[in-house]
Amino acid sequence: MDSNEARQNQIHDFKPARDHFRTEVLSGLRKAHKELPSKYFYDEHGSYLYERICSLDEYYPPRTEIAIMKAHIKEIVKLLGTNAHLIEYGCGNCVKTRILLDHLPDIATYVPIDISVKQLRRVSQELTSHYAGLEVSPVCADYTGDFKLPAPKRPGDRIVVYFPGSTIGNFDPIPARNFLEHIARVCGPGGALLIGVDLKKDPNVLHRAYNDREGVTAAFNLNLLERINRELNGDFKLDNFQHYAFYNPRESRIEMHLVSLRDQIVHLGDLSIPFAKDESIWTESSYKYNLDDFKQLAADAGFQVEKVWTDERQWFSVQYLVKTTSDNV
Ligand code: AVJ
Repeated sequence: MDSNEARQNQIHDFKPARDHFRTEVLSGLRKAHKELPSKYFYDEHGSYLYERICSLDEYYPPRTEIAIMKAHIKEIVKLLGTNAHLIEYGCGNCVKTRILLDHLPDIATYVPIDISVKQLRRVSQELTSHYAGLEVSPVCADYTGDFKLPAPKRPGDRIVVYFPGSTIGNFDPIPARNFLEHIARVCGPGGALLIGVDLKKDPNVLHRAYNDREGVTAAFNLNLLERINRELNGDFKLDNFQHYAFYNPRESRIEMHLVSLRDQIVHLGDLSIPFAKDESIWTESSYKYNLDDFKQLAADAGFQVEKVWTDERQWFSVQYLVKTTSDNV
């Protein structure tokens, strides 16, 4: 075993079982207004499509967030301090994490959490071999559910949670507060949260970001049906559904739907699910915040916003939050 392998920890596996996937899909498709959880987009092909989305001209968030990170990296790592345990929710391909790691030599452990096991294995290996001395403890989990964080092998001074990519935008308001409360508990006393938050802007810019010309976002949305076909023995005909995404200004969110193009019956194993023409499956919400709204949400969850970095156009923000010292959270 070489030293890389020695540091290459086993994945802590809390991957949701297929049964759980089936239960959530069925309960969503049985509702009067059908819906599916967006976290299931990220199977292997879905993760690939998401990476393609991230390189589209129209999809501004990753580029903008990376530019903000790079522009302020010195200040960011100063705030994170030395010898922190860094825990990342939904690490994906870790492009943004690498910006942090490149400038944070003194970190106790890095715990990437992701639902996509293959990608997690690959990036954990890459990070372990690229950053000599970095302890990587990958966790495969649906982080909206229950799972245990691995006990750190080295002592650290504090816990910093990294939650980039405006994934918080996928949560409805009450679950968003609950999830931030959960992070506040994970952080513990003296802990902090570095989070990427997408901001409200011209709805036409938002519309284009979720309706790209190449149709990659459409393919990403439709891939959920393909995954259900494959994993749950379904017979969705992808040609019979259409990607539909729009900005809902009253709710400050993008809504993504899959709209049935005809009356049809879809089977999942023995089950029949009827669809009327024009009926939709709601597959994702992506909330956009203004800085005051987010400050309030953070405060409700037990965090104080200590620093906000944005781009020139104020399209995206990276925010550094510290746990407030009240013990009612
Ligand atoms: C992964 C939550 C950042 O809401 O913008 C991209 C996913 N959906 N295009 C988002 C997504 C459609 C995305 N996040």
